[in-house]
Amino acid sequence: MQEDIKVIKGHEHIRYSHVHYNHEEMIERSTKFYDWMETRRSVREFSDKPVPKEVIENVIKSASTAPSGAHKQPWTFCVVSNSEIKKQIREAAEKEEYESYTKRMSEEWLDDLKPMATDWNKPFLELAPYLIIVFKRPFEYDAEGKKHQNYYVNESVGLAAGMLITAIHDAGLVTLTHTPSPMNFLQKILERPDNERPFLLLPVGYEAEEVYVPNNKRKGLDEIAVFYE
Ligand code: IYR
Repeated sequence: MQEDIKVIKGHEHIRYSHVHYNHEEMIERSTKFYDWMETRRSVREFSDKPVPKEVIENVIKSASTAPSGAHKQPWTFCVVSNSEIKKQIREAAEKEEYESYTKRMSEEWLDDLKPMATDWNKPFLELAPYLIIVFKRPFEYDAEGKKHQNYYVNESVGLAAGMLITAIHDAGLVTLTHTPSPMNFLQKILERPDNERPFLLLPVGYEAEEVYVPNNKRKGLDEIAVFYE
């Protein structure tokens, strides 16, 4: 098929049109999508049941469709299925988490976390078949070794992470946004270059049998949206 191309301000553009639905179809689709998203929960107990690598590749490709500042796509997704590396990550994360839970976190923070029943133990870091570690890339090196800053890096990588979580949910798998703090150990263990910084760690897999999640309630539309009509 011949692409419809137009040069705008000296740069090639391709003709684009999105699918259209009538109002009724749109309402039905958006309601169904919301009902589906409403079933997503952060899960902290995983099964070691294997997941096809192709699913992981697909969810990462979906995440990378996110918009980004100047289309720099300032992210790298590291996928760990190697048990030895998972073990190293768990040991390093638990060491930091132990320090955080026993020394670094404020009373108010620990109080706020009580409903989640979390602690420094992170067995999911070894149990889940895959760990996806999202790195942000604040800058790039060109072929001459010169640094070039990326733009809106946190926003861009946050958007990609949200889309990754959505794709994981859609595939019928569960995840957790884990942010061990500080998490520089991930850079060392995974031997990442100095233009990458760990952003988020997501264990991906099936939930454990008979898993319970916090009975968290979501804010209602009237609490999160303001309409100016
Ligand atoms: N990083 C710790 C603590 C933690 C912090 C927040 I904010 C949470 O919503 C959940 C946990 C941990 O992963 O346990």
